[in-house]
Amino acid sequence: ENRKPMLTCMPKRVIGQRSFSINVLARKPVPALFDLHPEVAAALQQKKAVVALESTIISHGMPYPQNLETALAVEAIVREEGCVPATIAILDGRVKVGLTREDLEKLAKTGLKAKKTSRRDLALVVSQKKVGATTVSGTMVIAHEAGIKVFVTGGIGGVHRGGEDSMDVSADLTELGRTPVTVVCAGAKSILDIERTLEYLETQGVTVATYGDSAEFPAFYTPKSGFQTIANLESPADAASLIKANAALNLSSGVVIAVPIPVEDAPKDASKIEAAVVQAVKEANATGVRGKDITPFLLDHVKRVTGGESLKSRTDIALVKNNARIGSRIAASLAAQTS
Ligand code: PSU
Ligand code: MN
Repeated sequence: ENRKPMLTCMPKRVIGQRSFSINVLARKPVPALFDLHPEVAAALQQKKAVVALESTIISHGMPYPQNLETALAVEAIVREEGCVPATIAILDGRVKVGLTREDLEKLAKTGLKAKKTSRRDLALVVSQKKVGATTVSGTMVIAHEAGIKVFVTGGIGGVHRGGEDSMDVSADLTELGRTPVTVVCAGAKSILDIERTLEYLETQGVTVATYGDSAEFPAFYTPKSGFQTIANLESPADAASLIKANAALNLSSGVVIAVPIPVEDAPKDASKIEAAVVQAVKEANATGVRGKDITPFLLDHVKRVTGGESLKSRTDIALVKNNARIGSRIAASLAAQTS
């Protein structure tokens, strides 16, 4: 009711222009709790391409030192493509945007003792000065506050199988509905209910597209999920145009760009993965694993049931590297189109 008099005394066009110039030109200051790596700060200032990276994949995705090696390799790919990597994590209560080699080592060695940090946990981890490994939702919040537009990860969270009863829907999906960051990933993890995940993304108003010409939305470990793609993006420039339109429309919600895992990196037998997931979900239900522990549990079990270290690690690592390459090209194109 308070806004009504203001609206009536200001012509619509002026209001439109105002909000446009505020959103596009003014950058609000970065919170005092943040430590921007100097290289990241310089790149943002010069409007160069920066790519955000999450840290739960480092703490919970694989053991040390494989996690450190993978994190460094992913950062190297981002650099090869002419972008600056900004791995995001919370170290002793400080929000780090861009990690030094020492920071990365500390996080990698802390491993499962780091707190898996979604939006819900951010203030707790900061106030208790803990080490927090940020999930997709936690990383999106921080990336947006820092002014980073593109974020690369392995796979987003989603609606869990049986989610219609448990109401276990990843905070990643609601974050995508409220935060204008683009997440480049290999789709939703196949441990999830992909059909309901796509439905929920629509409910949240999230822009979703598949990179390349596949007719299907990808399923993380495999290029196909059995569910139709929403739209296709042919090139980094097309993806950048989509991101620009999302911003120009003031949607304030995020974008998912799903990059199918290259066929040569995907496991040959997709039905083996599905059987392993079904088995792992059964085991989780039987042993009472739930809440934030279920995603790491399921991912770990899929790896074991399908034949040891090699499969999950290699597939996971291959897809995140591929996402880093494509995501960096998209970020570079976006920086070129907006500078
Ligand atoms: N990679 C892993 N283990 C994880 C995740 C990724 O090997 O736990 C995280 C991602 O950070 C993703 C999160 O955002 O799982 C989703 O978890 P949940 O289903 O609890 O929302
Ligand atoms: Mn959950």
